[in-house]
Amino acid sequence: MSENPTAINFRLATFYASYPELSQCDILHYPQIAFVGRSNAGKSSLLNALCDNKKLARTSNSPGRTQTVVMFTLKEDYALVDLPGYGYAKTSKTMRQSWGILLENYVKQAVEFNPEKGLLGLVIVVDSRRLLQDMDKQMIEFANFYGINICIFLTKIDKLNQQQKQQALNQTQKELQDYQNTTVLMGSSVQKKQGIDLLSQWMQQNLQS
Ligand SMILES: Nc1nc2c(ncn2[C@@H]2O[C@H](COP(=O)(O)OP(=O)(O)OP(=O)(O)O)[C@@H](O)[C@H]2O)c(=O)[nH]1
Ligand SMILES: [Mg+2]
Repeated sequence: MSENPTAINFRLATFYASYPELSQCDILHYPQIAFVGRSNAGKSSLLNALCDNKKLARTSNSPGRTQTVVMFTLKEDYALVDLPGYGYAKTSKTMRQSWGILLENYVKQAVEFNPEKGLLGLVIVVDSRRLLQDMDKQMIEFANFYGINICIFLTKIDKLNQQQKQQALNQTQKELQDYQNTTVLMGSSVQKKQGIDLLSQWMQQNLQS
C-alpha cells in the first residue's frame, strides 16, 4: 500500500537552533507544535520517539536537562519545539522563574507572530505515575485562554501494570472534564514505542489544519 503523499515525515526533523531567549528566534511564525510539561516527564524522549531519532533532542536521567527553547524543523515547512520542564525543585528560584517566563513568552509570541497558522498545538507531557500537577493545569488554562489545541500525553506507562494504567487514564480523563477546548489523552511508552502513531496522527491533523 502506498503511503499518504501529504503525510508529514517526522523522521526528516533536524535541529535548527536553541534559544535561551526568544528575541533571536527567526522561525516563531512557522506552523509549529511545542512539547511542554514537568521536568523529567519525558518531553525530549517523546519528541525523539516521534521522529524516530534518538539523537535529535537531548534527554537525561536527571531533571532540568532542557533549559532553552529548542527548535527542530521539518524542511522549511514546520517546527517542533522542545521546551524546558517546569517544577524542577533543585533549580534556583531565579532559574525556575526565568524558565516560567520563557515558556509564557514563547506561547504568547508564537501566537502573536502568526495568529492563524503559528502555534498549532501543545503536547502536555505528563508522567503517568504522577498524573496532572498544578502546573500542568495552569498550562492547560493558559493554552485554553489562547485557544490552542492540547494533547495530554501520559508517558512511562511501561512502569505501570494494567490496572494502574487504567486508573491513570480514568483519573486524568476525569480531571480534564473541568477544562473546555479540545483535549486529547493518550498513553505512551517511548521504550515500547506505544502511542507514537496516535501522537503522529494528532500532530499531522493539527499542523495541517
Ligand atoms: N521507562 C520509561 N522511561 C522514559 C520514558 N520516556 C522518558 N523516559 C526517561 O525519563 C527520563 C527523562 O526523559 P527526558 O526526555 O529527558 O525528559 P524531559 O521531560 O525532556 O526532561 P527536562 O528536559 O529535564 O524537562 C530519561 O531517563 C528517559 O529515558 C518512557 O516512556 N518510559
Ligand atoms: Mg527535555
